[in-house]
Order: sequence, then structure tokens, then C-alpha cells
Amino acid sequence: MIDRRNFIKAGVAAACGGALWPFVPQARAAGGAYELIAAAGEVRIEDGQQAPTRVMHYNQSIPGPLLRIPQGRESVIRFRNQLDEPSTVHWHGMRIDNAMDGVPGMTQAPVAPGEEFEYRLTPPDAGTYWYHSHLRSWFQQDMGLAGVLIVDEAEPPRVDRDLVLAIDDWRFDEAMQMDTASFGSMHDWAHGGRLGNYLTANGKPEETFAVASGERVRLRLVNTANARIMNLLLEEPQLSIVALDGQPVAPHEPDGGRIRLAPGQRCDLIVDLVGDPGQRSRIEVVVGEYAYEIARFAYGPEVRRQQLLDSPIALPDNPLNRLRLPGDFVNVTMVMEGGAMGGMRGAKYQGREMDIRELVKLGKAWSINGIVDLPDEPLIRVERGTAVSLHMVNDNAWPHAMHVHGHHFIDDRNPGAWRDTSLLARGETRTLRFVADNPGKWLIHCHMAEHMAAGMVTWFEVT
Ligand SMILES: [Cu+2]
Repeated sequence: MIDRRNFIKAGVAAACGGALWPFVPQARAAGGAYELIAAAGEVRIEDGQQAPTRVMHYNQSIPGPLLRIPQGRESVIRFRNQLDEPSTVHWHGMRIDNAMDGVPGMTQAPVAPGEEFEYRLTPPDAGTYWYHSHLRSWFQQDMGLAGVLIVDEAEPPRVDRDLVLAIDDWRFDEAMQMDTASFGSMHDWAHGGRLGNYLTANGKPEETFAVASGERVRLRLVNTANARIMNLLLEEPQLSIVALDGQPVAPHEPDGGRIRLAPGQRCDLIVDLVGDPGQRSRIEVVVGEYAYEIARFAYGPEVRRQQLLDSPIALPDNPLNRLRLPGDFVNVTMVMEGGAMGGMRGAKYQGREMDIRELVKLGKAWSINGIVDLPDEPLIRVERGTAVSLHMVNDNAWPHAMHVHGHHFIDDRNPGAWRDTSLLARGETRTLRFVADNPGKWLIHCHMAEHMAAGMVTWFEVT
């Protein structure tokens, strides 16, 4: 399906722009607060496209404006909803006040059309995060309501450039309009989610980073797609992963230049550019047997002489890195069932046992511990400071990107990193351990937006 990208491009001369980021100056309003305005609108993904693509966007930009806020101090982001439907904003991966988490009906009322909501964020941890609609995200996020948020370190590692690469996928028709007829398709919802046929890098068909030989750059990779797992391949030989899901890790090389990002996941790299002037090196998304060049480093003629090679690349620790997991945990098991070829016969939905045919008629296909959608009672209710061990059993035929709100966890398959989203392969079992230290009601859900909408969501409460 993704080769329609080539089909579309065959008809339209694709020009590659050199701009680094769709910087939107109006994001910063008077008084230092950000303004984030959600509205329906039009954008040109490709320079030469005949009619602009109708989308939903923040501040008329796809992706939304890059928000940069400081660590440990409050930032105000005034969200104004100019859509003709309610919306909220979720700040993915941020350990912030529960009332700011942006989950409609749980942490706040939906923001009605024409209304506003002031998000006050005091992030304890620096790093690469992102934000997106959390109301009907299978529609609103897919229509374009997503952007990148950076919490700056007080003392970041020295680099020559700090680059962002937000990767998304879209399902377009031949006129480069959203394929709206297939929104809500039960086939998508019961399979791998709404996979697109067109990939974008920072809202464009390709991103070009103009660089110089000898430079050191920080590259922040963000997967903002609804459902697609991005398998990335970088041609640069001198790469180190320095953060995962925003949180510092011991610098290490990605295996063979390959990085896998599930929806919602991020990866920060430090890249020492060792190519020659005039060279190009590719960043590709590998889909099946195809590799799509989504971005590239384009070396200019100059060479950077004063190299930073001797300066350290490890990020400074966040408060999260100083958190120690105790030996005793409250244990909870989560069995995820359903989907096509999954064998789920039925589950409880809205307090009633239903068979799978009845569930599918109601747009539901997934369950956690036999329950579809949010249960009345939380999966677990614990006192603040309790250590929780979530034993996840992915008992179905599909991968899932499981996201815990308001907390980072240590995944037993990847014990060196504090993550907020964990990718479970079909049939896989993982144990996620964290300290429930943030009071409130928090979601745990699959970040394939269609899986969440079709039932794969639960919640826990910290008192
Ligand atoms: Cu899923």
C-alpha cells in the first residue's frame, strides 16, 4: 500500500526543501506563554502539489510548532480550540500534574469548540517529548494534531546543531487528501491500526539537514504516527544513542545503524559527521522490502575545524535517573487479547459480557484482562510511593506500543532505560516496573490509536 507514495510522486514533481523546521513565531505570545491553536486548515506537503491537503493543525503547522520549555520551571501553554469538535492536548511522557495530562473525562473536561484551557507544565526531567490530541486521537491526531516539545537541559552536551526529525505516516488519496472514508474501519482497528501510504519528515516528503564535515549534531527522532512502527536505518557510522523516550541512557551505538521506534517513542542521537564535503548520507524508513529515504545529511563544502570530539556526549542525569526501584513490588498482570486471528471469543463491555460479533458491531476488538475500554474500577489503586510491577502478556497476533501516563518504567527486556512506551511483539511478555509517585488517575493504553479506540485501554490510580 505504501508504494502509492511513489504513485503520487510520479505525478507531482517532488522538490526537497532546505528549511530546517516550520518555525511558527506566533506560538510564543506576550508574557512568555505559548499559544497553541487547534483548527481545521490546509497545508502543502509537497511544494508542487495541485490542491493543498485539508488537515487539522496546531498554529497552522504540520507538525505543530516546536515548543521548547525549561526544566524545573513552570511554563504556560494556552490551548485554544478553534475546531468544530471538542479536543484536549496530552503531553506524552511528561511527569506533570495529573490535571494537566489532557485525558478527557478523566483529568479534565473536553475543551469545547471556541473554548480555551491553560496547561501549566513544570517538567522535572529534561528531554525530547511530544504532544498530541487525546480526544478521538484515531481521528484528530491522524488529521495532524501532533507536535514536538523539548525540555532543555540547563547544561546540554555541546553540539553544533540540535535537529528534530518528526516522522509520520498518512493515508492519502490520489489528490493528496486524507482518505476519510476509511476512518473508523474495523479492519484497521482489528489489525495493525490505520497504516498510511505516505511518509513525512517534519511535515514534508523529505527533510534535508545542511551540515558540515566534522560537525557534531544532536538528532531527536520522534514517531508521531498513529500506528506505524518506524524501522529506521541511518547511514552515518559514528552514532550514539544518548536518550530513549526523553530519558538519558549510557551512550551506546545502535546495532547496525538501525533504530526501531513504536508510535510515541523517541530516540536522541549524537552524530559525529565524518563524511566528506559534498557527500550525502541517508536516513531511511524500512517498510517490508522497501527502504524510503525520509531524510538526509547534506554536507556543504566547508569543514569544521574545531571539532567537539573531546567533549562528553552523555546527557546530564534527570531526577528520574536518580530514582531507585525497591525490591518489593505490588504485582499486577495485564493480559491483552483480541484483534484479528487472536481467538478472543468475547469480553465485558459497559458492564456486560458480549461475544466478539456483538463487540465488533460496536466498534470494539480488544480487551485487557477481559474488559473492553475503561473499567469502572482501576486496574490497581495504590498509595503514592508504591512500587508497581506490571506483568504484560500480549496474548494476540499483533504488536502493541504500551504507554503508561505520568510515569516512566524500567522494562525487563531493556533494563538500562526509563521508558514511557514499550513495544511488545505478538505473543511477547514483558514486565514494566515503576514507582507510582504521581497522585491522580492515569491511563495505560496501546499507542496504536485505533487499538486504544477499539478497547485496549485501562487506568490506575495513585492516592
Ligand atoms: Cu496496539
